[in-house]
Amino acid sequence: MPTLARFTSHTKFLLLSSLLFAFSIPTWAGGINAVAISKAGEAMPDVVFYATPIGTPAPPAGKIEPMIVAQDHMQFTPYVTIARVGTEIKFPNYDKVEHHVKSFSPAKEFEIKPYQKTTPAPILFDKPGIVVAYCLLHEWMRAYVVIVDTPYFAKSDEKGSAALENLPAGSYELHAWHPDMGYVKAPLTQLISVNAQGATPIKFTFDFVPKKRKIPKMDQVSF
Ligand SMILES: [Cu+2]
Repeated sequence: MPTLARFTSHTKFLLLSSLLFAFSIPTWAGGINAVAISKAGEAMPDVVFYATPIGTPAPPAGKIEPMIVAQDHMQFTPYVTIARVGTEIKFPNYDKVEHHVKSFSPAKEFEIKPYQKTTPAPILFDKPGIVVAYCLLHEWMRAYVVIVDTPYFAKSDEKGSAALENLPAGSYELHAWHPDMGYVKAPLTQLISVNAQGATPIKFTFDFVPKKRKIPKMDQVSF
């Protein structure tokens, strides 16, 4: 009988849904707010925050979408990128002039010979670490790629603030890193606990004042 058949499958669906729901909420998940302050007490944008769980592995990455670091108006955009281990990044050139992208960083050495108006094959970032990409033709051009082995990361905004979301309850090492630290200096670290009580912003005070970023000399700009 069609009506009974429909009822039965609906009941099965409800049962299955209840089971899935029961197994999907064993831990509470919450967020962390972090803020970066310089030695002079000023907000620091472009600080990379990432949290690594203590005593439990980070969840697997699943499918990772490729990312883009463009050369646009004689700058790398974005200046700072955070990516999970296993991310492919494309370096398209949107300018009228050639760029020559090079990294000497141990976490990923690579070189993309001069090119323009094309998007070369993406670079696979397959281990954690800090990667500094230069343009060998324009000394002010620099991009930072921070490769992390955790899904919990965020970059600070103009107010120095960042929000890390959907962290399961537990203990974490929360790291904070700024481009002026390069790939040699270790990030600042605090032990934190994520729980249902909510969290006050976690403050990191760096022992330096960020250098002013170099901007293109106007006579060299021809994008
Ligand atoms: Cu260049």
